[in-house]
Amino acid sequence: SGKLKPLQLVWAKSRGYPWYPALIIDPSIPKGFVHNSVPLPCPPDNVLTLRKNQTSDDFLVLFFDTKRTWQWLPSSKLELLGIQKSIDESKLSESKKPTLRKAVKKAYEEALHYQSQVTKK
Ligand code: OCS
Repeated sequence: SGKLKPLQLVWAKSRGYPWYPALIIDPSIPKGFVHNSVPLPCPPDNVLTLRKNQTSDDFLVLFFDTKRTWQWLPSSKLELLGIQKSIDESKLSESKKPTLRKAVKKAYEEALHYQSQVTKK
């Protein structure tokens, strides 16, 4: 699944949901850490505590959904976003429900916007 590393945008597959835009976050970043003048989202303590019960090498992701959901997911549930057009297009059209498809599209745009803020010099 390519190079998965902190601040990489990904498509993430959460159980019961379509593939959805998310951001890989380094769980050890200090609170209030700023990257290229953009404050990085900091995982709440309960999300970090949750991790302690798991043994696999999961990644911490922050979904670009309206609730900004945090989740731990294995690399098998993650794919790079914004790298390969065919992957993005298939994920964008995965859901048959128009409402859900629109939500995925909106999240995708927010993800790309976030990235443009973080990477601009
Ligand atoms: N809200 C979902 C994630 S998403 C969850 O709780 O896992 O809707 O962004 O796929």
